[in-house]
Amino acid sequence: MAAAPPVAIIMGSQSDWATMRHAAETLEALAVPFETRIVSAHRTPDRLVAFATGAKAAGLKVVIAGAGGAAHLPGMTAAMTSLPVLGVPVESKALSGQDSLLSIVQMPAGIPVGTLAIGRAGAVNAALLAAAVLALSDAALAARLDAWRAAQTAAVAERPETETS
Ligand code: RP5
Repeated sequence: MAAAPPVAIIMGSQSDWATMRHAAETLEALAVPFETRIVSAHRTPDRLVAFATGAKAAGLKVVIAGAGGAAHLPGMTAAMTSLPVLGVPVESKALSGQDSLLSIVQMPAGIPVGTLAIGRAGAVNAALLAAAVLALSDAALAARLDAWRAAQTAAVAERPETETS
């Protein structure tokens, strides 16, 4: 069986992909291999157990887990693996993602989930954090991450464009 890529992006539903694709695109920009999976804590609990208990042995190094509403996926994943788990609160319709954020961030002491911002910003930053973790033992990736950040800095204009300028 082929070894897993270093990063898994898991999400509770197909509907989370609109947010989590930003994590995928960021990892692609950094040439970090990853896999994507739908793993619902509520609808596919057996799939969650199989994924989380096997993640380390499969060769994964970091898990990015996005979920919305009663967002148990990141916490339950962290409960079953000692790999770093980065949680992305997906913006929900009912409560604009505040439910997702609070249910991911308020982990009891002993089972950490690195919780990011709600929505796209959280997905992008989860990917950047995953890359930063991997870059600790990958000098080429560290250089790509530095270049990515330098390009972002270079893209910021000195002054705002206005309609009259
Ligand atoms: C959560 O329920 C998922 O992470 C998703 O954000 C939310 C809604 O899922 P769907 O009803 O759109 O499948 O488990």
